[in-house]
Amino acid sequence: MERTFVMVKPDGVQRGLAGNVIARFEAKGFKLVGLKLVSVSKELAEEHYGVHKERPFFGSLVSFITSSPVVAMVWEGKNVISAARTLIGATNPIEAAPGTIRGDFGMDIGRNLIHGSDGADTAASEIALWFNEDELASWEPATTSWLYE
Ligand code: DAT
Ligand code: MG
Repeated sequence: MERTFVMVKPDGVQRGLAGNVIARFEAKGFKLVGLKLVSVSKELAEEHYGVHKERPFFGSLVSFITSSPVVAMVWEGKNVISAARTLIGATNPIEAAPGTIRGDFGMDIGRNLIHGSDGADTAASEIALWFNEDELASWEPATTSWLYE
């Protein structure tokens, strides 16, 4: 089973969409193992988006993500890293497919509601960046045998 880091960005929290995002991951069958509301520091934002440091939008990305709280989560399940990206949709919400979170709720690339790790290495480093080990729950959902053959 994989784990991935998912974050409802400030626009998603401000628009009251955090519950809808959580509901979609739950309904799909993924297991929630970490969840918290975070007022993001500039240091954490710059570390999280470090790969984009040289991009022209880096400054606005950091100021956006620090502008209002985010909901940080860790989800677990089969192929959850790529499956979460599929649920999330394309980076630009206006091009994202209907049925995806960005496709259903977003308009602008700078207000695309949600982040999901893009691979195994980033998932591991982002989970470690955002969560302490003791913030991640070890539990067995009662539904497991009804979700997995
Ligand atoms: P994703 O969030 O789909 O993984 P990414 O990692 O390429 O996309 O970029 C991180 C975030 O940076 C993205 O969610 C929104 C912002 N961003 C990306 N490309 C952008 C652009 N061309 N203009 C403005 N913001 C952009
Ligand atoms: Mg990315």
